[in-house]
Amino acid sequence: MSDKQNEKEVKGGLSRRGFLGASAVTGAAVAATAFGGAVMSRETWAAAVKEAKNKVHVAPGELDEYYGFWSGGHQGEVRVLGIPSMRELMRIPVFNTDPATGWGITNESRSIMGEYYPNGDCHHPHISMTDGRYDGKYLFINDKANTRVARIRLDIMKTDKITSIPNVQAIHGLRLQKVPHTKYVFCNGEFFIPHPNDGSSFDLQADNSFTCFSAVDAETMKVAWQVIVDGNLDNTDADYTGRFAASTCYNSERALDLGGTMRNERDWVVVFDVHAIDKAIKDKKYVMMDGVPVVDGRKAKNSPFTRYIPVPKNPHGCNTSPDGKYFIANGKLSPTCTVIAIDKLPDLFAGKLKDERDTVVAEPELGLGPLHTTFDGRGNAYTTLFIDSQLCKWNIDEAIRAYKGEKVNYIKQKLDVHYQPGHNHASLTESRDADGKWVVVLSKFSKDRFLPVGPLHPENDQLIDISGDVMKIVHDGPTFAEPHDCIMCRRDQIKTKKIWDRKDPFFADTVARAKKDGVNLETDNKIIRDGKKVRVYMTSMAPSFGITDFTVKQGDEVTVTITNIDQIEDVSHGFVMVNHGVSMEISPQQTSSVTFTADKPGVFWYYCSWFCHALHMEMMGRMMVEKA
Ligand code: RUQ
Ligand code: CUA
Ligand code: CA
Repeated sequence: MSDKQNEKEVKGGLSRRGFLGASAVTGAAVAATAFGGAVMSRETWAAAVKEAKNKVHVAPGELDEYYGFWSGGHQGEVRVLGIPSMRELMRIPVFNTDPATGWGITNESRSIMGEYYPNGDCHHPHISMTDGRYDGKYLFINDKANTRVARIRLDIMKTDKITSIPNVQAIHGLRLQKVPHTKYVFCNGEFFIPHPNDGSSFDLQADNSFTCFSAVDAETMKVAWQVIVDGNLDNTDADYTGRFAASTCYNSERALDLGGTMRNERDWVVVFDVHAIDKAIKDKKYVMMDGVPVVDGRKAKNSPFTRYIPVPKNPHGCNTSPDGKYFIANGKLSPTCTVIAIDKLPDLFAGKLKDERDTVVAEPELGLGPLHTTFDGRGNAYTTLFIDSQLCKWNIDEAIRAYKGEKVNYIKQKLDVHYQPGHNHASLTESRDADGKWVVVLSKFSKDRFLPVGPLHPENDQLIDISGDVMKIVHDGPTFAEPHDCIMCRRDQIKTKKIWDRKDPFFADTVARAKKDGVNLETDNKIIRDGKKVRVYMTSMAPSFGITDFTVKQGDEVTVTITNIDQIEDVSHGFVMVNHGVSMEISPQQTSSVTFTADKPGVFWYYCSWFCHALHMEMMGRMMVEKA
């Protein structure tokens, strides 16, 4: 179907389910019902289906054009997808426990995780940048549930740092400094709490109750500084000069109840002057709180660090346009998006504007429940409308002209999506390279889109072709709870290792321990007894472990350290100790270790859990536990 035809049908007002049926459903038989007997001939329908199928079809053996990184929501992991096929390539455990890789079980992962929680709630995955372009080095993600920020190394696709953020509760919005490079990870504390939060005060309206905007140093992963704010913070983004970051606040009311949070007609976009904050930190003009330098950015304190721009009502998403010109706040309870001109912000901070609202250059009315906006690099914005279940494409320049009073229709298309969309994300949209090829809409409800699987439904992540004038849904992607957000980059922007480097810092502590024990990990198979502690060092090479039996005493604390000396790509081994809750991955040239108590007397088999060889089943050994 040509874009012209498609457009005609869009304007012709097809039924909601009908229009999306056009792209997603295969088989001409469905056509008649899907379109409710409207506009499309059987031939046009067949052509549309074919075109859509061709676009997303990545033939067996061919590679996708883009990497997609999906957050796992309250499931706690990050998932790696290929786009446009939407094939899941890998899962990266982050805040969760993962038996396949031993994340949360091995010593290496537990030392990265710090204080152990069995859960996490990650929303916002973002790739590190240099000069406003993805550099493929790291991916950062928040944990709302336990107030943490994690970093994933993209060369090995493993989490390598997790930082707990003090002085706040629930890190929600997270974005990265884009320019000159990702020095800071900006993260929003959502809920305000008393300080100190030690049970001495429960008065959340008091002056000592607040939340903070935090900057985490992307290399050290230490909190560089925090800014006390009024109200709370929701989402955030940074600009292309390196000076500003902006966050939405839905609770300017400082309310504790639902009704209260909706009292004000306008809440805020809080703008942070990163340079001014950096300078105050350098000049030692801060207070220390829980080891972090903190400055006060509250409204009433007339702070040099912040400005509060009133925007309607309970705003949610905050998105920087890839031309670097605008912060866009998504109205949620207002049908509008607010467009803030970043080049007016220096004047706002310098006190040269009469009103904070003088930075607003457009406030287009888009539809019900605007949540997030993404961009195609051609001047168009795409906003999800949660309540309308639509994706609204609009032109930013035209919205600005309309705001000045010109009669122009800035809305280009509204596309039904299925259903209740939250985030959306266009290819390369957070960088200067926004290329306007694909947008993913992450819908919270899937209702009738898939085979039913009981009361708990999957989410539905729809892939939409935005390369032409008209948006077309080309794929429905059911996902498990709950990819709040995703990010897509070109495949050449990520360079991964095929096998581990023996010097990798990921297992450096384990290597240091082995050295202390006089063990050469690549050659030695040794058992070291140290009172009630037993350290078993072995190699693995398909299809055998370097040690096939060892004996310990009931109650011993056993540490098994395995080095996979295979050098062949893809030959990963595993280690499972039966009836002990022990499981881990050992990929080529990797060292992994796990510590457990041998608390039951008897014989226990261990085996390799990653299929590595024709004799994989035979890759096994035994632990004898002598009765105490
Ligand atoms: S937020 S559905 Cu957690 Cu990113 Cu908007
Ligand atoms: Cu080693 Cu399976
Ligand atoms: Ca509010």
